[in-house]
Amino acid sequence: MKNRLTILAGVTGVLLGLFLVGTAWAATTTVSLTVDNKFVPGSPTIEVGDTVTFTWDGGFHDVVFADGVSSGTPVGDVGTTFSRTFEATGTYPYVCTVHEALGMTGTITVLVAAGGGGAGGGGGGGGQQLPFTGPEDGILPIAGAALVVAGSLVLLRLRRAG
Ligand SMILES: [Cu+2]
Repeated sequence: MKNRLTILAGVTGVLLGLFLVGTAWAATTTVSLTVDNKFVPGSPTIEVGDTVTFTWDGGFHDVVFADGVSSGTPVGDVGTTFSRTFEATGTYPYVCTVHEALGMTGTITVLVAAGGGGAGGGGGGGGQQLPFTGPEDGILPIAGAALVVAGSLVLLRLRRAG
């Protein structure tokens, strides 16, 4: 059946597009909990879908986010890790409850996924300043979005034709 094949193509396009938009370029950032009671780096900027792994390099610490997510009881074992994946944009303040008064605090800033940069050479442009991302970022998510649209159009046309 020709129609069935077209439906398959449309669905595949939509799914592939969603995949590109949603899950590409998940990265992991490491934050060290140091023996001198600091988070290093304390306030990294990441993208949606990225993971931050806290690593105990020395000292007796915990990681407690303002929204309640936490590493649990403070521990002093070097090599302990605690990871959190961020699925929404925003700022996520956190502290070590043991050393909060000493300034052992930080904030994770989660931005919209901008993509990994690539071969594309984009348009030229305005005097926009992008401190964290290069001008080529975002091409793959756009390609993903285009696939979603294209796949949807195929399905829509099928429905109209049928
Ligand atoms: Cu601490």
